[in-house]
Amino acid sequence: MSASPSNGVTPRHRPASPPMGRARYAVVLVLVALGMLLLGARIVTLHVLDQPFLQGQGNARILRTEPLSAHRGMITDRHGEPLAISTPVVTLWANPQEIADDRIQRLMLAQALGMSLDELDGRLERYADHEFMYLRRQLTPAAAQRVLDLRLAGVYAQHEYKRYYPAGEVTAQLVGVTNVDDRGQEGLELAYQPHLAGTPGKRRVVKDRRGQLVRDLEVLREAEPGGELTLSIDQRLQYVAYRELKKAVAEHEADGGIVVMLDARTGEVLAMANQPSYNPNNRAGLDPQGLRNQAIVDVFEPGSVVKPLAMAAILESGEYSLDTVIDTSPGWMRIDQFTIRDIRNYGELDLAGILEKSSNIGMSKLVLGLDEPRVPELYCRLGFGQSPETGFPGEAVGSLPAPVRWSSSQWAALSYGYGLSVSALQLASAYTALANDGVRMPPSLLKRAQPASGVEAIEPAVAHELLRIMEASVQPGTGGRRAAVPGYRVAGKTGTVRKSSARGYEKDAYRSLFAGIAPVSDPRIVTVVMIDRPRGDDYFGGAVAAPVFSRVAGSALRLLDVPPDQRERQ
Ligand code: 59J
Repeated sequence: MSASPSNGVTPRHRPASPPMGRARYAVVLVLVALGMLLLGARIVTLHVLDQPFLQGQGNARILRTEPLSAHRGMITDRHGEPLAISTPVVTLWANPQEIADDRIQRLMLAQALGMSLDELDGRLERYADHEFMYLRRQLTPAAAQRVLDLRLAGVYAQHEYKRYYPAGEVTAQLVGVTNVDDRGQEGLELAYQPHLAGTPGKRRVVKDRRGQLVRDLEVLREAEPGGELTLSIDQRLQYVAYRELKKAVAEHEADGGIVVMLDARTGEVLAMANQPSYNPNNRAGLDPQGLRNQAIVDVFEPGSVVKPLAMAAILESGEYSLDTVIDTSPGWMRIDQFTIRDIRNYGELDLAGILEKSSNIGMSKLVLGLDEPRVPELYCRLGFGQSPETGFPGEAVGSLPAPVRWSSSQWAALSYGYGLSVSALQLASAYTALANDGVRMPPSLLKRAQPASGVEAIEPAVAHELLRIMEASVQPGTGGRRAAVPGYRVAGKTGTVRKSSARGYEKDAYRSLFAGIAPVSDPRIVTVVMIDRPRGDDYFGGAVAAPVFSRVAGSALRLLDVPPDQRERQ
């Protein structure tokens, strides 16, 4: 109860306010009313109009969306053997602000991470101003769990996938590699990045004010796993090719080498080995040269291994037959201002003899007797100077001079393999025309779902004739004899090519080559072997590359269950 006047009498009236006081009262009243109005308006804007924004701001401090890693698709060989697999790993990171400054705790953490206390302290110091630093990337889930079991404040886990390459250095340049963020960097990992990668998902999580994960709320979008990739490679043949190549490169102290094996009927790449190589599972201290898939991205002058192809063009002209005899004596000849030579004076040779002795003069005389540029035209149909279109990053096109106003010497040089450049893959693909009734099969690095359509490049009858005379080049007593495969008929050609540099052809640097087809009665594989700069006493293709062909082709034919087409010799 408010106090009332003790006399119980209510004053009848207040003393009248002076006129000025009344005006002031009105002003105050208006101001108060205005203030209340403003407050009301603010309440309305905060609670009604700005509500979603403010609520969002508040939630952002506890509700976050985080990426969900997508599983990268597996890469396998043609039979499903894994060549690249993604395994779950855990990356541990820390918020240095939250890591306790406690020696015992830090020692436990360092030990669980497999680092010294000094190292851990040093890194925490360096990142002292940050709220994020990696502790260890890509641990196995078990190893990461040992750290997380310590339940230390400020230590967090992030779930990812890591690429593992079971075949290691054997398929390294073809398969390629991803980087630590799981993106393709080289080879098919790079070429098929969008297909393999998939799409990361999103999840909503609740975190407390310090960023600690409180709980998983919901998956907003599931991660979409990447697609698989099935290569044309047969891992068994790949291993043999790699092993034999590595052995030969070491034995001849060579700079490197290549083996490419194609399925003669489909053009699929069954094996593609490179030296030098590298271990894609451990990229520390690797030689960048090892990254190159030389079989696809590097070109070289093919030299004599293209002679059978040039010979096909020569036979197609109809100007010569297999009985034609060419006098190659005295072992050298002048064309324009150039002297070309054979390694010896072979005298009179028929066409098979020209291939078997690898006579540059024989080839030149034959091709100079033609009135059309048949050799370069055939090279063009065989894919030289054109992209093989495998989709491999950095795929080489090579060079083939356009047939305009040529000199006779250039014309002649092309017929024995100089003045053009090809990749080992292009060379092998061209040879499929000889193996496949004249139809060249374009190469494929992926297993074909349906048969490819080839390009008719050589008359079938001419292709058959060539297969026969190339078989003569690997018989006992020939330069190619070491390419022979017990039990199987083989056709092929050796090559020994002087390497060229800016200063011209080098005196003592060679490439040793062999290109071959087997079995002759029903060809299944085409194989090209190239050994780069052998340093031993042997450097001829017949001595260095042919034995590699023999071992690789022999193993492949047996692994592919190809029936032998020749009785064993004694
Ligand atoms: C050769 C060349 C270089 C380029 C010559 C190899 C030419 C030529 C200019 C001398 C070694 C050597 C355009 S030889 O591959 O003829 O494989 O078993 O490099 O001829 O004109 O001391 N191959 N090789 N020629 N150039 N220019 C033979 C032949 C070939 C053999 C042996 C011995 C050459 C039988 C190479 C083999 O078929």
